[in-house]
Amino acid sequence: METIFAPISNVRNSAVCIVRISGSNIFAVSKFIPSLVKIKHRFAMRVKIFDIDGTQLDDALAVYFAAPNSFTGEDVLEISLHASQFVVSKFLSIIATLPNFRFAKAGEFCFRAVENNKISLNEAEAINKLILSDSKIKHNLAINELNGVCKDYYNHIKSSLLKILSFLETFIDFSEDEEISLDFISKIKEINIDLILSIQKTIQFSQKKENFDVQIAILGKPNVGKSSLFNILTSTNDAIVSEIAGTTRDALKKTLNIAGFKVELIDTAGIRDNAEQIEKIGIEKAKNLAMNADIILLLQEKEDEFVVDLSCFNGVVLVVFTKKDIHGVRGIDKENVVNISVLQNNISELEAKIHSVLRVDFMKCNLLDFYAMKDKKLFYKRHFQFCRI
Ligand SMILES: Nc1nc2c(ncn2[C@@H]2O[C@H](COP(=O)(O)OP(=O)(O)OP(=O)(O)O)[C@@H](O)[C@H]2O)c(=O)[nH]1
Ligand SMILES: [Mg+2]
Repeated sequence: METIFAPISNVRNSAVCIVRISGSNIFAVSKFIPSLVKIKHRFAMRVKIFDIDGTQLDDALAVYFAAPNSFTGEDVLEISLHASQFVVSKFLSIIATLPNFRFAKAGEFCFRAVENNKISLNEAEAINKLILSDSKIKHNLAINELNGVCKDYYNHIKSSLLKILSFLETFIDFSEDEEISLDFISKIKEINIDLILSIQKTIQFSQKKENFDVQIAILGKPNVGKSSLFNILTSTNDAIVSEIAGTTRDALKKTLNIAGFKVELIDTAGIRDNAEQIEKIGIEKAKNLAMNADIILLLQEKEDEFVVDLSCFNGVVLVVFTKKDIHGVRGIDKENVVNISVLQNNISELEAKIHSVLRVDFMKCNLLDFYAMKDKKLFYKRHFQFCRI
């Protein structure tokens, strides 16, 4: 097996860059790091690294993990170099000259860890998700997956299928000799359906919301206060606010973290008929963005002001009555309606509503329920109703 190596931390903008070397022949690098011959398993050692011509390249730190007690399950050396682009690239090029040494492919350390049964495929995916996580919700999911929650879930499905199988085999073997009620068969069918639904729900959810990022579009007629709301939600003055109708033409986007979700908030051009040529382009853009958004904040100053056909949206529509300071409270008897006044800095009702939509609508998933629920047995009971067997 070839010995592989690669930096496992950033070369740019950092003081130290760690290069991992993994394989059966890692100590061939002692040609360039002579003191390595004395290194012990799980010990860190300060080492001098020399170039091919014998000049010193770096003063570094080496850590050694002997097989099988390493991340990959092979002999591993991790060398912390000074993160100079020259030092790192020179080091990589000199060790590449060693026989059977080559640069690792993307994910290859993880691949070897899976091959050597150090981690499951599930854990390897979880590590990738953890590295890429940029919001609390994604981080939670990755940590839970890393701790084997997914594995438990799949193992439970597997053991339930085995249970059904054993019941069916019992039925086939003994139904002629002993009295087994037909009710028994219908119970198995019922459990089976529960199981299929649960799996389907999980697949659907993972296809729909693989990355858990959420888009929120602000939509409405000109001058209703869209850009004012965008600015207060993003704590910026990025959007131009004016009393002239048709101020915003292009879509303005900003990434925020709301209730642990990574949210892209979009301010759009006000929708109206008789718009001039450029404004028309902005309005088309606004409609398209809102059509694909997860949440649409439909801003209105008056109660009868729907500007678009609500059925064309895929996401959750929240009707937001603006300028409460002028018009008072409207539509409180209706669902998904809130009142705000940006002038009075009063948008708490809307923020609470967005939080609850994110928590309720986006957390409706078996796996997410599972992660959130401390009592896993209760989860199994609720979702599979196996206790009836
Ligand atoms: N009294 C009051 N005025 C507000 C409030 N929110 C916004 N306004 C004013 O309403 C006017 C329009 O606000 P914008 O935020 O530019 O409205 P918009 O919907 O982005 O308008 P367009 O970009 O033209 O579509 C500005 O003069 C704001 O100061 C509010 O809560 N109360
Ligand atoms: Mg605007």
